Amino acid sequence: MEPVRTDVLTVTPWLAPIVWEGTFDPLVIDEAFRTHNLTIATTVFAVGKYTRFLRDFLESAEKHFMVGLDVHYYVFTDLPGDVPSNVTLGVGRLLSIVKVMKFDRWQEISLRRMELIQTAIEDHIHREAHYIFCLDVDMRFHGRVGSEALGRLVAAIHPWFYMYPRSQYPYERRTVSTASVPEDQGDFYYQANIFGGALEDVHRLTKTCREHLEVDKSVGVEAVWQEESHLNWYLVKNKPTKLLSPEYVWDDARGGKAKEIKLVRFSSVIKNKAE
Ligand code: 5GW
Ligand code: MN
Repeated sequence: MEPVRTDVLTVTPWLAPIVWEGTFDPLVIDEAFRTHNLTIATTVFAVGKYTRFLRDFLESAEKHFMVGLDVHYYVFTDLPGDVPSNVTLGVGRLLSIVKVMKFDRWQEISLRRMELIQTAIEDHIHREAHYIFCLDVDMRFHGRVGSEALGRLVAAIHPWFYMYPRSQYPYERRTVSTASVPEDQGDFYYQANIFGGALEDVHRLTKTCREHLEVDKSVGVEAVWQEESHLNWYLVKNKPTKLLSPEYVWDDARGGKAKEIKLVRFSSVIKNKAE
């Protein structure tokens, strides 16, 4: 057996595992999940110019994401014609396009993503999959993201904040927002670029966040990090059953220098913000 990591936190105070390289045996965990014939729904939004990220996202996912399991990608886009049609998908892997409206403001994407995922789970995904992951598209897989990431409610620790104390986490603090987290609460700061879990649990998460986003909007409040603030509020109140280390949501802009990061599995690409 691989030695357990001693240089990083590998279990939360509520006894949820934190997945780092060296804490699991890929062969053993794949074998344990293989016989269940699981389908993993994977939602990804590519609205407007963000369709340009789809090819690298999908090609790298085919190499590294839930390999050996059935994966059903749901690409939410306003431009179906811009979805690359010649990405070769492995056996048991499917891609569906969900047509969405063009959004006027970028904040609108953040506002609508939770709602659209909630609705898609209710409409069809609940019949089509066992687990769901919701991913940003401006990302690329570089290493294994597999069955070790499955759990009822799964979130990833933000790569810019894991070394800081709670007082430094950029939670929404204003009590006018439904995402408000008091100074004495909160365990980790999570990245919204990847979250997932069982359909029922992720449905409850998206429904609650959607409702809170709408309440805030109705009183003219926008949380400091939009849906990420609401996700964090939810995960303060509803503890995730499994946490993914920042290996699972790195940021290319951070470089690869942190010594506790043995490999980067999934990472944000550097965007040309001016575009
Ligand atoms: C465009 C301009 C500013 C902010 C967001 C967008 C945008 C986001 C867009 O035009 N189209 C789109 O599909 N998105 C979706 O929202 C993508 O799935 C994207 O990965 C996700 C989050 O937006 P990001 O990646 O720009 O936000 P950060 O915080 O990861 O940089
Ligand atoms: Mn992103």
